[in-house]
Amino acid sequence: MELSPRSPCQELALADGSARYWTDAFTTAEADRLFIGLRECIAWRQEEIVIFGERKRVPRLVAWHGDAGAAYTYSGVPHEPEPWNEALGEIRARVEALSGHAFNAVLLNLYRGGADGMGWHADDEPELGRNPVVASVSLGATRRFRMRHRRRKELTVDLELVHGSLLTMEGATQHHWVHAVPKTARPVGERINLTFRRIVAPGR
Ligand SMILES: O=C(O)CCC(=O)C(=O)O
Ligand SMILES: [Mn+2]
Repeated sequence: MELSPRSPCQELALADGSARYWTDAFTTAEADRLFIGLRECIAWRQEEIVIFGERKRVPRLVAWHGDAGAAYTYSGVPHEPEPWNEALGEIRARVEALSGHAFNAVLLNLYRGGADGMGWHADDEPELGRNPVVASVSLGATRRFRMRHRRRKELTVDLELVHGSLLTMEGATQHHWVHAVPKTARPVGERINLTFRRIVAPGR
């Protein structure tokens, strides 16, 4: 695979963690093609969660792909992975080459517009083990990604995650920081986000 010199990354100075951001992990032509392919070929699902006894639709569509057995529980729901496909394999190869880390599963989110988002959370599920590396690829509309230190709430990082970008969160980041993709009243188009993960323990 051609690893182009156009992919320098920016180190984010985080207290108690580390993150790297590549704005150009994929060329615009690659990102356009991958967005269209995933939009059409992934079996996007509407998840529901129960909050205070009330069933609620999660404000985005999701899919879970990975190696057989890489089961993952999020939003209280266990997910057996769908297999890798060609587009996902291509994206994973690039993510592994740039980040230097290996992944065995990916969570996909489709944000249909500004009314879709993701609340404050950390990717700290037990099946990810200690100090997990999470690698996040963004395709489609630019959305704001916010990070906030759990204890030192004045420590925040805001990033505009652009089409074809890669963000990794590493080290103790998931222990000390939470992150979110806020809903927005601004008109925004569709966005696909892929977070590559390494499941190290079977889901419960
Ligand atoms: O959409 C994003 O940029 C973040 C997604 C995320 O945090 C997650 O899937 O856990
Ligand atoms: Mn997350």
